[in-house]
Amino acid sequence: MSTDLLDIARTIALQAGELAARRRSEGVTVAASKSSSVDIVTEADRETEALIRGMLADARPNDGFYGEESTATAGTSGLTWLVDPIDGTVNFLYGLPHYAVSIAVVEGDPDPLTWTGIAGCVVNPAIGEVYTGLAGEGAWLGEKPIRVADPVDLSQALVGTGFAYDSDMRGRQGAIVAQLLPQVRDIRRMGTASLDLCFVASGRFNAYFERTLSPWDHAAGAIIAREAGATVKGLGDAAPSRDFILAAHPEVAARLEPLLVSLGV
Ligand code: LIP
Repeated sequence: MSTDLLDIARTIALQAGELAARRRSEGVTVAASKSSSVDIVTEADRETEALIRGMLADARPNDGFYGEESTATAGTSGLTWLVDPIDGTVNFLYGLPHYAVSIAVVEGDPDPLTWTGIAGCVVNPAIGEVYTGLAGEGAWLGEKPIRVADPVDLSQALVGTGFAYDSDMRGRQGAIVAQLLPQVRDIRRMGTASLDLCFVASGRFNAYFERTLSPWDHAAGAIIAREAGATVKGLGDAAPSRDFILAAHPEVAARLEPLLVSLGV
């Protein structure tokens, strides 16, 4: 059953990716702004989510749906799909080839503090990369199994992070990154949380952390990173959530978290 769920996620994410890439090449229209003037949704975000939602309803009519751009619906099967049709919408708007379709299926409600991740797929249609993860079975980039990078000292760590759409929060996040920068190899702000988590899973980053993410931003990437050997957590014993997410090799996470806490994350 789980493999079937992963196949459904991959098939739909690939088709959705094709649509998003086509709309990108035709020109992008901003439909509205959301939590702030820089938190925008494009027509393509909405159209891509509608495509994904329709295909999931056909394939899995009894499952719940929780997507970024439409109203959530509960299911009767005990499973819920977490969907970000275009993660990295600002990159998509500016034509930066670094955005993704992110689809995950979890057992339970769409609450990262209680759900159990089953399968996840993250597709970057701009460069044709497909990340998948299946609970208990592993993680892949295309057909190739992936693993987190071997642990390094923080001074050698390449760390990914991101900033909120709220300018006050961005100011606080920026101040923390300014203090962190001299203590790590370097920082990367790529603009797409789902791919940031996949970069930890494939060893392209040594660590990634962020605050204020929505469940659909991290659901699939967290499954993929965990299956690649990463610790994916919140602060202390908490699960990853809007409050905080950290993903890294367990030894790197154990070094980075106390440093971030000391910097006031
Ligand atoms: C984005 C995340 C990114 C974060 C942005 C935004 P969106 O998601 O992928 O990591 O820094 O603030 O939340 O809005 O493009 O789906």
